[in-house]
Amino acid sequence: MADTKTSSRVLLLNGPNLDLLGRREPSIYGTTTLKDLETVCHETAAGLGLEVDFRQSNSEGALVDYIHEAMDYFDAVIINPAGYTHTSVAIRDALAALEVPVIELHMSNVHKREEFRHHSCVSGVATAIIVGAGEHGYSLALTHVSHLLSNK
Ligand code: DHK
Repeated sequence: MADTKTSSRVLLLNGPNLDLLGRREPSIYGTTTLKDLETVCHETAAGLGLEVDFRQSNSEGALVDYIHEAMDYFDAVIINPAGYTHTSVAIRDALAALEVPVIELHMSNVHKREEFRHHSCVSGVATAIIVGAGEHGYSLALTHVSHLLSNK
């Protein structure tokens, strides 16, 4: 009999300035580019039996629209909201509307940095938070999503 099981679908969102990874403050964010990260995420997801849709936007409204897509088309969301972490009620509200797991992800340890980065609008609606693991945080987030989805 044909295997009819489809892979779980993960929406992986990257916020403003993450398109500059590799060139942007490398002492904080490393030298890996967003394209490299996307490749690693696809490889990691494939190994976990997940499908990942990897996106980036510098626009708050675009990120909100992407999150709305998760209501019908995705089984989990991983989001690095970048600068919008600390300011965006709109992104928080969009994530709060979801019934699927939401992983909040930051490459740097925001708690070791400037005071304004210590507050997240998103944490209160996140299922889990991964902070300070650098680029490895992306693989950790996918692994945790796999764990959550296989245990539901
Ligand atoms: C990325 C950013 O662009 C910052 O605005 C956040 C986050 C931290 C990160 O560590 O990935 O404060």
